[in-house]
This record gives sequence, structure tokens and C-alpha cells, in this order.
Amino acid sequence: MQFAPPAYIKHQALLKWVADIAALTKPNAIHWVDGSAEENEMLLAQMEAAGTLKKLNPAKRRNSYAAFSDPSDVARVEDRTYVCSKEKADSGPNNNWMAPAEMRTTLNGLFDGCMRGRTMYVIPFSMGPLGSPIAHIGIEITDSAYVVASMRIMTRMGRAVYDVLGSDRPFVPAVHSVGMPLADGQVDVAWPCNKDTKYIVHFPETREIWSYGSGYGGNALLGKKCFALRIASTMGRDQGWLAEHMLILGVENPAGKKHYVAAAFPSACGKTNFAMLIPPKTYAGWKVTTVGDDIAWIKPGADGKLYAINPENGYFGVAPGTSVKSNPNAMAMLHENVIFTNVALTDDGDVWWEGMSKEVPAHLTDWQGKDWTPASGTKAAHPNARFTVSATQCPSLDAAWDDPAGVPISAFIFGGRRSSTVPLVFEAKTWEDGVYMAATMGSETTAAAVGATGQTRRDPFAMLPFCGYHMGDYFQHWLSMGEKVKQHAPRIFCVNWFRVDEDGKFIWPGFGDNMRVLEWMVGRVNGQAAANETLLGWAPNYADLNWTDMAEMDSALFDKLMTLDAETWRQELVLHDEWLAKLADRLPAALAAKRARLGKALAV
Ligand code: O2Y
Ligand code: MN
Repeated sequence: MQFAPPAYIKHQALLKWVADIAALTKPNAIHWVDGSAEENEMLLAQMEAAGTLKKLNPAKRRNSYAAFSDPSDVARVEDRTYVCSKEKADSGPNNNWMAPAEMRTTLNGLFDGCMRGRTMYVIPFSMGPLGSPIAHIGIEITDSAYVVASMRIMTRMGRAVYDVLGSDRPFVPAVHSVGMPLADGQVDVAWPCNKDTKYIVHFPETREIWSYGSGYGGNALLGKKCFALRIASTMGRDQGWLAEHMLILGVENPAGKKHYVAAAFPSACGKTNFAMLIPPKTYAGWKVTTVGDDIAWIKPGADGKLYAINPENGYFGVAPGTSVKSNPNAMAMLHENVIFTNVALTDDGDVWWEGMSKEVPAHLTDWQGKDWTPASGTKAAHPNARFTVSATQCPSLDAAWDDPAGVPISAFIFGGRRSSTVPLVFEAKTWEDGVYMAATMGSETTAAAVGATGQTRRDPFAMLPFCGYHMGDYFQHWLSMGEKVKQHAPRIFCVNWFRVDEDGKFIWPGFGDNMRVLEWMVGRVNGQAAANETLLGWAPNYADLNWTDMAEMDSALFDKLMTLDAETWRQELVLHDEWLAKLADRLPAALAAKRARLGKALAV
């Protein structure tokens, strides 16, 4: 460990920035992270000795660990997340805002001496394949070894990044502290954090990230939501590209024709499951492959088409609910080299979470270290428990997932969790129509989410918590991107896997059967699948989907999935109006016009 930087770093602005942050935060040492296997092993051993990580039984999960967070630090903190643009109006009603100067004063106070007694790690990372024209570079400074080990899985991290950076290329500076300095002789805790004070701050104009007080996921792994979505969305607006909360998957038919689609679903709507879908038996010869499960960076290529990369290098997936039924590919990638966080432990040193198996173990140690039995009446794993694993361990990984050129996108899919109102699937007739549907999409809140159960929370493009600027400007940016790519614009589809019957039971089985909907979409792209014109766009008739081995889905049941009730949609439009009124100062005219057309069609 050394204060002096390694000689291979030639970037003077970077060196000055690190020196400035060290002068502010006053760490005991600076560790310039190189990303090597030896370094990783050293950090894992150090965290095991400190009690931050528990090594799992290698016979069950080779080279894998479990971490347990402080109970006050278990998820992203939206109410503590800020976008501090120069002008309040630019951050929009979708973000918390504070004047940049005021926020800088607050942060300077918090970060002054916040790394005392700790090591400051300097992590070079690339979001996207190293050197890709779609990728961008970040440097995260952190005082958490857990963050270093996680960033090594979640990003392309290490010394090679400095070669791409050279002496003067741009990078996004990201400073993170757990916000718990150690006084002389003070013994550390297993999961340091600041129970009282948390700030996740973005300065969009200067492309900076400052995160204080949390060691968890999206608050601390700053390449993910902070850089790849909030900061990158502003970069995309300024530079003419898209940073989206989207999975990317490939669909290949038995003749070898392949399409890539990017799909946006709000958090906790099964994105990882969809990204790793295994088609039903009747789809022999079809392949679904995974490029990414959470974020897509999409830029126009020289041929005018949109090309996407997954800027991440791994998956930070929700463990509860993941099983061999819901996601066999995910289960297969979790056998080795995994960091689990807030899962339960079995007596033989393995992990367990709710929904992993039908049989519930008779005894576990829960995520808070307490004895647990099925009679405990509590969750053994935290509902937001996570696995962190390298993409290369995913059995369905797409051959082009690491291609610096990205993959061409044929279609965008937008989905929410709606028990009624929105049909299983439809295709927007135009790019503008699709942007309107994505701008007004919503999800019903579940018990796990904030807010009252059953309320529809608008989550446009699944970007509400992640758009780094005014949502109205974001809609305009999407409209402009459509104009830019013109005839190459991908088709836009909307889906709703969550419609329920009179008894409140899901009508659509989901999981692998979503392949039937995907096949129809690909057929639409190829000009081969038929559709019926509806209020919302093109929708399949019963006969337009493949029902082999799914006898239970008769045309009456399908009609229930596809019902578009005029009165329900009149009420839905009232809710659209309430939502769009919040963005009225910057709502693109094209979207207001689309709302008016829908109203006319429904005679409201
Ligand atoms: O709670 C967290 O810190 C993680 S949130 C997250 C993680 C992976 C993928 N998506 C999300 C999300 O909230 O959309
Ligand atoms: Mn997400």
C-alpha cells in the first residue's frame, strides 16, 4: 500500500483529483487498485478476517462469500438521492435537487476526514468493453473493500483502464465513503455505514458522483445506477445517444436469423428472468441469449441503426424468487465465484432465500445472524438480498455480449405490472405512439415497494428513479432520437405479464412462455406476423401466437389477457393527465397531441 501513485498512471488531472480527495478525506493509506487476481484474493481474505465476508462451504459454492449489511443499509435510498444541476428546473420534478454550491458545502463537511483510520481505494473501471466507442470510463474512490471486490465483478476494472485513459481522456469521477471514520484504536464493524446520514449526489454538468453513508448496491457501486443511468442519461442527451434501464437479449430462430431486443421494466418486475429466458420445449432450435440484464447504452452506428452494449460486466440480481423454475440460467451461474449479500445461511454453509426451493430448510441462520425456523414468522433472507456474479458465468451469455461495436437493436419492449387495463402485448403504430406509451407506463406497487399496495405508480421508460434530468426533456430526447434514426428506428412494443383473473390469479404463466410473445414480436419485425388494429396499436389475434403445448390458453382466456375496455381506458387517460400535468412545463407537443388523439378516439 502506498500514497504515491504507480508510474503507469499518466493522467495528471486524475492524479490531482485523487490527491485532492485524499487531502479532504484523510485516509490512512491509498491503495491504487490494479484488478489482479492476487489483489482480489488479498482483499477477500482481509474482509473474511474482519467479519465482513463469510466464506461459504466450498463443496457447495466454490470461492463464494456471504456479506450481511447493517439493517439500516439494505437498498437504494431514493429520498436521499439528488441531481444537483445548476438550474433546479433542469433536474425536473422527477429528482431531488439542491443548489450545487449548497450541496458542495454539505459534502465538504461530510467528507472532511471521513476516511480517517481507513484505506482509500482508487478503482479504475470501464462501463462497456475497454476501448469501445460506446463505452465510457470512471474512477471510483471508495473506503470500502467490499465495493472494490464488487466493482471487480460488475465492471471491467483494473490497470488496463489507464491505457485507454492515456494522459488526457475524460473520466467520470465518483467518490464514495461509508461515512464512518475510525478514531485511533477504534475497532471496525463488519458493515460500516452511517446510520443517520446518507447522500447519493450527482452533478450532471460536471459529470461527478458523490456518495456518502451507505455501503449497499446502487448507493455504493457507483458505476451502476449513478454513472450508467443518471450521469450517462445526461451525457446521452448532450451527445445524441441513450442510456437506458433495459435488459438486452438475442432471439435466434431455427434458421439462424437473429434479432436483438432491449426491454425496460421497472425494478422488481423480473428483468433478470426475462433476460435469461429458456424457451418452452416446443421452441426446439430457437435460442434466447443474454447481453445484459439491467442497463443498455445505445448509440447510432455508421449505418444509421441503433447499436447497444451492456455497460456492465456482471449481475447484481435479486436473490429471493430466483429458482430453477423462475430462472434456471441464473441458478446455474451461482455455483462459484459469487458474493451474496443478505441471504440466509444453511447449517452446511450454503445459501438459501425465499422462493429458492419448495422445501424450506428446517433451520437457517437468517440475514441478521439469528437462528431461523419456518415457525419464526420472518423472512430468512432480506427481500432485497442480492447475488453479485460475473456475466461470463451465465450459461445463456450472448456471443456478442463483449463486442465493442455493440449489437443492433430491432425492437424496444416496455412493460409494467398492471393487474388490468394493459393488454398482454401490442405494437405501437409509430415511434411517437411508442414514446407516449412508454412515457405513461406504470406499475402497481407491491408490498415490497414504497407506497400503498395496488396504486399505479407511473414509471416512464422504467427510468423514474434513474433519469438524471427533467423527464419532459427526456421524452423529447427520445422523440429526437427517433427522428435521427428515421427508417432504422426499432419497433416499439408494450407488454403486461401481470394481468389477473376474477380471483386475483395471474392469467399469463410468464417465464419461458414469454417466448410466445417474443416470437410474435420478431415476426412483426420480419413482416411475417399478423396483427389487428386496436386503440393502442397493432395487437395479435388468438391465432397469431403459437399455442403448441399450451392447451389451457383458449381463445376466451386470451381475450381476457388482451381486453381493451373503453371505459377503463377513459379512466386510465385521467391518470395519464394527472401524471403528464406534473411535467407540463417541458412536455413535448407531440405527446400532448397523442393524448388528444387517444381522447378523441375514446370520445373524452
Ligand atoms: O437496492 C439496490 O441497491 C439495488 S437496486 C438494483 C440492482 C440491480 C438492478 N436493478 C436495480 C433497480 O433498482 O432497478
Ligand atoms: Mn434495475
